Amino acid sequence: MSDRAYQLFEEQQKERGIDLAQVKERLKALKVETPSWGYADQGTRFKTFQKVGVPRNTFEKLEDAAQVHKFTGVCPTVAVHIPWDKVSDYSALKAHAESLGIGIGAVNPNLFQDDDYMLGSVTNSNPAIRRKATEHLLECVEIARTVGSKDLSLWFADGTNYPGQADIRKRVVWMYECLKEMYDAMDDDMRMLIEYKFYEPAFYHTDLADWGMAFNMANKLGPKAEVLVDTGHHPMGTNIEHIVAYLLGEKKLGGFHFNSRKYGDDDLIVGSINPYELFLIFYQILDAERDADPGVAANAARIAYMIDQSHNIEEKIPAMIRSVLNVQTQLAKALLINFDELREAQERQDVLAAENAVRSAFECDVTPLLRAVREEMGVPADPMKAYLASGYAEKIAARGKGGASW
Ligand code: LRH
Ligand code: MN
Ligand code: MN
Repeated sequence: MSDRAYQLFEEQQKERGIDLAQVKERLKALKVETPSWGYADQGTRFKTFQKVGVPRNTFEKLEDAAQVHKFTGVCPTVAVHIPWDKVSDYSALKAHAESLGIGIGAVNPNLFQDDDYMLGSVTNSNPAIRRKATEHLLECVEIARTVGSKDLSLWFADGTNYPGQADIRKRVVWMYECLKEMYDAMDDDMRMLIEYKFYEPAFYHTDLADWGMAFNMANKLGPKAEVLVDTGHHPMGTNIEHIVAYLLGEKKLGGFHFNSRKYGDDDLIVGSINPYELFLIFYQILDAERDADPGVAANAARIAYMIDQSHNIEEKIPAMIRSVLNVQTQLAKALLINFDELREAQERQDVLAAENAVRSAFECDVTPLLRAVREEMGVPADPMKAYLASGYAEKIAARGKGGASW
């Protein structure tokens, strides 16, 4: 790609009324958190394929995540999942991350892999199990404090498989009581990000099944609690960007777990199935950044962008890089929306012109822009090519097979 390609792009965007200096600044400000579990061996309920070179522990997961940051420049933090990432010394984990030029991001409690939680964790009718679950939540607040993280991401597998199995209303109250205890233990600058999912592993009802239930829970808890949207957690056909716009309007959008899906909660590479959906999510976010209400704009500015994907068949580090690049690409495209033109079309009630203002940005090729931005950021113009040529995959092959399974 030559300077000529960028010059041509600049001219085209000037004609469209787009100020590329602002676009570049916004792109440079993007931060995408990657998940520790995305570097581990993962599978389906049918089979987990063991790959060569998979990290054997959380320290090595951080080393792989640092590679993603090194080549993309936009992934300075890594989410951890406890106990998948349980270590004896969290200060040492923090120090290891820092030595690699990254930090620890959201701390995810795990309340779904213990036999005690078969019939629920924070919603279990047995108070001793609810106590155990709450203690784990409190432990995660403490871990967040030690590693210097401000975000706690909560997802509950709690639900039932059969009608009549449990008292749905009581379970809501029990969940609230447990979360309130955690909420009160959190520092004022910490955030509780509440994730929802409509089914799986529970097949009849899930206690936090949709954004409305998560939103209601967050509202009841208070300002430190916000909603986390995992793009794979909705029934097919759901308009996710509408949910995003609504939550932003309510100043309650905490963050994202980006991934792609075709049918279920597939956790595929971000942007691999429906890139237009991701673009439209960014359109809503950029629109909210321009909101006259400073509270809405502030919400848009503090969104935690996280990837939550698992790699069953693909190479993990390149798959993560692909996802990050796809996020960057769709943000870049959304930044090419001429919001003045869009606003005018909306005011004229010109449906086709408004739709065109949005779609025409999606149709632009942002390759020259992204190459220029990366060069200015001091990272390779083609991060994937640079990673593949770096020799890192060959180096970690020495780890052999049989790495961490989460
Ligand atoms: C649940 C989920 C949640 C978990 C992660 C491993 O499907 O999206 O975020 O913590 O997967
Ligand atoms: Mn998730
Ligand atoms: Mn999921």
